[in-house]
Amino acid sequence: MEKYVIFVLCFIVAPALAPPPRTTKQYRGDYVYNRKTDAFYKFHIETVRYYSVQRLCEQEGAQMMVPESNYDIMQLHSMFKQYPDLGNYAWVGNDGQKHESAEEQPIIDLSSNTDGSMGPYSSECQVGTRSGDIETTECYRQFPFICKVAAKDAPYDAHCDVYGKDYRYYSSVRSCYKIPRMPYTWSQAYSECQAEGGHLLVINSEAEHDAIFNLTNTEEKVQGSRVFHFYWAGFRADKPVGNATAVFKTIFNQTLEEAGYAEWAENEPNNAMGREYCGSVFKNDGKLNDYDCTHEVGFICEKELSM
Ligand SMILES: *[C@@H]1O[C@H](CO)[C@@H](O)[C@H](O)[C@H]1NC(C)=O
Ligand SMILES: *[C@@H]1O[C@H](CO)[C@@H](O)[C@H](O)[C@H]1NC(C)=O
Ligand SMILES: *[C@@H]1O[C@H](CO)[C@@H](O)[C@H](O)[C@H]1NC(C)=O
Ligand SMILES: [Ca+2]
Ligand SMILES: [Ca+2]
Repeated sequence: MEKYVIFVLCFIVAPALAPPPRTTKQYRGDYVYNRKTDAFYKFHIETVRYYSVQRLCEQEGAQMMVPESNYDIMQLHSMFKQYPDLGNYAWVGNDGQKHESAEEQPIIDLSSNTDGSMGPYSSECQVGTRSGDIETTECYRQFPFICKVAAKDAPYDAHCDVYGKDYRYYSSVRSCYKIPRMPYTWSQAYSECQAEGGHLLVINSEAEHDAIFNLTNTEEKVQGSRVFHFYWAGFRADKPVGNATAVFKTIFNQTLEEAGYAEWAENEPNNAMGREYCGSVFKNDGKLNDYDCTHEVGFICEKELSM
């Protein structure tokens, strides 16, 4: 009888929450689903050293792809095809098997000492090749890489309806927020929030300003950020023509006044060096600042509760 009651309750509650990736086969907008492996994949075209790969994949709720089956290799091969201009290699995780060394050698070979022993740069990292092989090469080289997450492991926050972990819900504003652990340029930050199903923070009220002040003052700082005293937010301006003043608008094409919060910090926007056209919020008072869009700093993603 008890079991029956629980079953009925689940049945009633379930439709209120969007189902997770293991059911929907939907994940972040920048991941593709493979039915054969029941997993999601992303080909990162930016080139990095091997040691950065796992951290970057984990940031997206995934892992560095370890080629486990021919389906993984076929996936790799088909993703390579979409980028004909890219080189021939992408980092993959160690599958524990012996592989040939990639034949294309770097211009300066740092891989062995004069006595023939392995130097500090071992050649034990694995790459997937454009033609669908797995080879080994020096770990210090920079290549694109592939992240993978099994559908059953893909993170989904049902309350906030986002494909990510660590969102914090503020009931005062009925919104969820997250400060990802990576510093990004404004455009990268915009895409990252979007990929998780949210958007770069837009402050719409004094109450939301208070929530953001609380958030930025209770989260750890983002390692590697160029500065720690502000975070990207979802507003920017086009570089004005002539001596017109820049008009800042939110990512939803509203002026700050229309959005509901337009308090600039003291002496801001100052357009320092004539290059500050992207929006950020200060940690010390939660007020607004303009900053150079190309710098890599922490950022805040937001997702409003839909109901
Ligand atoms: C943030 O909010 C929490 C929970 O209401 C509170 O305990 C904490 O003191 C606040 N911190 C700041 C810096 O406002
Ligand atoms: C700057 O603005 C003034 C009037 O506001 C205008 O007369 C002048 O031509 C402008 N200068 C430039 C370089 O656009
Ligand atoms: C943004 O808003 C302005 C004026 O409110 C309008 O003219 C413009 O077409 C809008 N742009 C977009 C991309 O919606
Ligand atoms: Ca908001
Ligand atoms: Ca500024």
